[in-house]
Amino acid sequence: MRVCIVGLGYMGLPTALLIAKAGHQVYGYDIDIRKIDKLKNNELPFTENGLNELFEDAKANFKPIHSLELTESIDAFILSLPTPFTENKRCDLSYIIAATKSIAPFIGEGALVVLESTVSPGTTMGTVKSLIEDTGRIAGKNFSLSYVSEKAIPGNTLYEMVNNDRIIGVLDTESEVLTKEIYSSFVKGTLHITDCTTAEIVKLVENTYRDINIAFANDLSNICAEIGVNVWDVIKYANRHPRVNVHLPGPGVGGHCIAIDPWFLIEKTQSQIVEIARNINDSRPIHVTNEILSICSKKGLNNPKILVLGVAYKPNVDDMRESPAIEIISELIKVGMDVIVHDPFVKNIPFITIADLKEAISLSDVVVIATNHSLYYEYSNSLNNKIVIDTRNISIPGSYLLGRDF
Ligand code: SAJ
Repeated sequence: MRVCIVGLGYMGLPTALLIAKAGHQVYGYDIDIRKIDKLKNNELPFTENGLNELFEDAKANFKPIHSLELTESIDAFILSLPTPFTENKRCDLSYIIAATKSIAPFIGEGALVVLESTVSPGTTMGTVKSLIEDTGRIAGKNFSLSYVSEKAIPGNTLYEMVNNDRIIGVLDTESEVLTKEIYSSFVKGTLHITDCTTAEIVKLVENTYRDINIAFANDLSNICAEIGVNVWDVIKYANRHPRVNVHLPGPGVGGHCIAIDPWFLIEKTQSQIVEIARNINDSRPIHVTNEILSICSKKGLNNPKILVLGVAYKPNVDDMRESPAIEIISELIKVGMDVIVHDPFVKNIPFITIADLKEAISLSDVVVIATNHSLYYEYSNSLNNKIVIDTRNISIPGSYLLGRDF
C-alpha cells in the first residue's frame, strides 16, 4: 500500500518507519520543515531506543515529503497530530482540523483515513468525517475511515507499538480490511475491531483508570499520615492480594497523557469520580509545597537553601511536561524561598540548576525528592545530615516521608 503519515512526532515517526519496514511505501509529512530536512539528511529529529536501527531498515521504503501534492495516489492517510489541552480543559482539535483539510483534496476514490491522535469521543465520526464530506465525498462510499490509538511509553515505544494489542475503531467492513492490511503488517499483538467512538473512549479510559487509582493512593497517603502509619507499607501489603493493584502516591501526576486525557473523556458529559480524581491529583503539588514550608518553619530554618531533586515528571526521562516538580519549585520561589534544582536528564531547566549532584547537596539545607531518578538512590547516604523531604519513598533514614509524616 502507499501510506502517507501526517505528523512525524514521537508516535507518528516510529509508526511511519514500522509500516515502511513492513514493506509498504510510506510518505512522511510534517508542517515542521526542519524535521523533514533532517530526515532527508538521514538524521532523526529525536532519540528513542532502537529508532536508529529501525530508520536504517525502513529507509528504502520511507520518503519524507515537504508537500502533500504527490504525483502518486495514496491508499491510506494516517493522522498522528498533537491534541493540546486548552485553558478551559478541552481537547484542542485545531491541528487535526488543519491536517484533515489539507489532505482532503488528495483523498482518492476508495482511500482510507486513519486518526491516531488522542481525542474527545466522537471526533473521528464527527469533525474528521464531516470535514472530508464537505469536499463532496461520502464516508463508506468514496472513502474509508478508522480510529487507531497507540499506548506506547517513552523509552519502550517501539516494543509496545509492535507487541501491544490494538483497539481499532472502523466505519465499515472496507475500513476494517484496509486498516488491518496496514497494522497487521507490523503489530504482533491482537487487533480488536470495534466502532470509532468506542475505540476513542478506550484510549481515554486506559489513562483515566490510572489517574483515579493514583488519586486513591494519594488520598490514602493523607489518611495514613493522619493515623501515623506508612502508606507505602499499606499499599505493598494490600497488593499481595491477587486482585488488588493500588498505584503509588506522589507529588502529583505529570506527563502529557494521564493528567489530561480524563478531561477529554468528560468533555461532553459528566462524571463525579473522574473530576474528583483529577482535582485530588492536581492539588498534590500545593499540598507538598505547604508541607515543605511547614517543615522548614517547624525546624526554625530562616531562609534555607532548598534543593529539589528531579524536575522530570517521572524517573529516568528528560520530559518535564506537566511535571508536579515544576509547580512545587514555582510555588516555593513565589513565597520567597531560595531554591536550587538538579536533574540528570532534563536540559534547559528554567530555574537555578546545579549540574553536579554532590555540589548541589553540599550547598543545600533541605533536600526535596520530587522525582525518583535511579541516580538518587545511590546518593541516599550523602543526605544523612540534611533535612530530607521524600515524596517518592526512596528510603532515606530520618527523612520526612510522604504518606507517613505528611
Ligand atoms: N504516577 C504516580 N503513581 C503511580 C504511577 C504514576 O503518581 O503509581 C505518576 C508519575 O510519577 C507521573 C504520572 O503519574 O508523574 C504519569 O506517569 P506514567 O508513567 O504512569 O504514565 P505516562 O503518562 O508516561 O504514560 C501513560 C501510559 N498509560 C498507561 O499506563 C495507562 C502509556 O501507556 C500511554 O501510552 C501514555 O500514557 C499515553 O500516551 O497515553
